[in-house]
Amino acid sequence: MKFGDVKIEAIKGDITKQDDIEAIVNAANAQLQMGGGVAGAIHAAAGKELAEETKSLAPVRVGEAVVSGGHNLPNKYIIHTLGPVYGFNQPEEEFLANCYKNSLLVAEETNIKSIAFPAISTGAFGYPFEAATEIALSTVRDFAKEAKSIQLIRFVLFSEKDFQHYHDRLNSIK
Ligand code: AR6
Repeated sequence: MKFGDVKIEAIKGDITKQDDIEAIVNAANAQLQMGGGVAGAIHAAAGKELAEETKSLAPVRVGEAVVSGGHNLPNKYIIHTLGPVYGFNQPEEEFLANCYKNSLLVAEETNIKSIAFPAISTGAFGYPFEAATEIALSTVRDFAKEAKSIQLIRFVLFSEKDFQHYHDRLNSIK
């Protein structure tokens, strides 16, 4: 889908394998250390220098985003954002929207042209997938209208079912 000059797309895949993307987003923990899920995969692929670098950027607050180098990943940058724990960090809709908004703001400050997001908070943090999808898509769509450097926003979904849901919703948003 095109919003203004920005292409928004969804694919099924692994966030650590986005070779053609300048910045990938990490569904991080507050300490910006390894953890499981996306954070585990990103730290494993980037190498231990990533945890060294992010030490000085931590802790991050819920909804905040910070940028680091990509180290051994194919991406120049990693943008780390801390999603809300569903049912605990409230209002969770606002916190989750802030994750997407602040990641995009950091990307624009860094003059990044392409960015890939995982489905933040929908794993260990328990956010219901459908509700999280609506927030992700509407926040990114609104941002795309005023984007400056960003030309491509990609959602990378881990399962076929999650991808299908994004695909269907992306085709219906205006
Ligand atoms: N590529 C793309 N998506 C993935 C990948 C991958 N390699 N691995 C998992 N997903 P999660 P959260 C999907 O738990 O809910 C960590 O331990 C997954 O299916 O990574 O924000 C951190 O240290 C799910 O839909 O992130 C934090 O403590 C989505 O990515 C905490 O978990 C997010 O799952 C963050 O929890």
